[in-house]
Amino acid sequence: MNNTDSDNSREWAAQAYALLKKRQEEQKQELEKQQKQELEKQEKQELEKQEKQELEKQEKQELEKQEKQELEKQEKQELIDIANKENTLREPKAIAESELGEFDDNFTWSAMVLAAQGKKINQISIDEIDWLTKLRRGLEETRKGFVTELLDKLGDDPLTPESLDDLETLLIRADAGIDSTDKVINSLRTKLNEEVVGAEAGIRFLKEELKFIIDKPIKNSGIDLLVPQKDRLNVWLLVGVNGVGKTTTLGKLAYLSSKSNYKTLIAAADTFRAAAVEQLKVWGDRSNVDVISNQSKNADPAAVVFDAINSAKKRNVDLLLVDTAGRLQTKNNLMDELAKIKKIIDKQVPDAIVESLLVLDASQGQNGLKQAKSFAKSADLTGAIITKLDGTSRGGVSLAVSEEVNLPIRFIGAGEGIKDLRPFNSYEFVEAMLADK
Ligand SMILES: Nc1nc2c(ncn2[C@@H]2O[C@H](COP(=O)(O)OP(=O)(O)OP(=O)(O)O)[C@@H](O)[C@H]2O)c(=O)[nH]1
Ligand SMILES: [Mg+2]
Repeated sequence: MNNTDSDNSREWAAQAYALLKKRQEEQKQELEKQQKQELEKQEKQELEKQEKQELEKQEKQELEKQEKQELEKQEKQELIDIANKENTLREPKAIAESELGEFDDNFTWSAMVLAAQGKKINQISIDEIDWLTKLRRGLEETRKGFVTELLDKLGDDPLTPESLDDLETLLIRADAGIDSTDKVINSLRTKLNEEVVGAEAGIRFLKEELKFIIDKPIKNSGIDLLVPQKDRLNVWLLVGVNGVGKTTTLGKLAYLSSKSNYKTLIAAADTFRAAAVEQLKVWGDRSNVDVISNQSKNADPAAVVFDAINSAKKRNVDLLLVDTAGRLQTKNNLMDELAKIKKIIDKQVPDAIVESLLVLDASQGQNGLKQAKSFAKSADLTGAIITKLDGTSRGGVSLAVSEEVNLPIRFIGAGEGIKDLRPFNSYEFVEAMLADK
């Protein structure tokens, strides 16, 4: 964001706030109207029912025969309904639209980030504002003593070779990794040799460099935004070591997917943790997505995937989300288990689009990076999901994942709620990581 645009953007944010407030009022009124209509409808139905009962009483003898026939017809219809239900999927539950918060610095910053990406005032939603607020807050620890410290040190002075050393330390401290730090510092050094770079311009250049690093694997993959492809079965495997947030992330993805009208199904292929299936069912229930599982002890994860694929085919599912174990009860290697699951998928649905997404806990920093490297070697990964960006000082690890493991980051999670996961957007991420407050 350019600072000279700040005043205009603030004005833009105020207009956006007013519009959202108006929209929320209208929605409330609409809801009240609907509730009133619903009540009236129910009263009317009740009245009709009573009248009908009265009539039935009078014509009881005559109707007895007909009622019997009707009952038989109903039973038949119920059977058809059950059969139909097996073949269709449930509508996603409506999860309450968030309440509009205060018109404060959080709102203004979030609105400015949206405006800078070309969003129109009437296109923004409270959920988007809430998410950006959460992201910026989440990355607070990462950027603490980053931009603020750098700007404080520099004052209004231009960048010097010494300030580059400071910046280098700050990037390493945020777990951005040696490779990406070197890259950024070298680019800045070259620029410094060519021209005088003021503090603000330095930050702007830094943002561009970081964005470039993060965007590279995304561009290389040829897919800017990962979404299920229509008319094909998409299978997304969530893999990673224990406790990084695979199951939680899967729950949030199920919500995003069903809300976006993709027919979604969950396969509970983590058969190690006894509570894993229950945990998934809770998530599935929240977004009305069914969970295919096998409760028997030591069930084979690949067999669960086999069942889930059959179900997915029957139900015409768009996206099958597969939860996998972070630990196994046998001596089998996690990678072998994943390979077995993949083999089943290839055999059952050769034309499926398979994504193997490595889930990484940002708070594990360089440790997480090590995991990523060892998984990447043998698990044929296609992307990464970074979780727990809320409240960690190691958000920079996202850069290391892009630069050193060459994985496109597809989603990021910043919280334990169902809405706390969004498709990854490098612009928003870098703006949040280097926000100046
Ligand atoms: N703060 C925060 N907590 C998270 C986030 N994602 C997951 N968690 C928490 O991390 C813990 C572990 O999450 P799970 O989803 O069970 O992790 P898992 O990878 O499935 O774990 P295993 O099945 O044991 O391998 C839970 O307490 C989650 O609520 C996040 O983005 N932010
Ligand atoms: Mg799990």
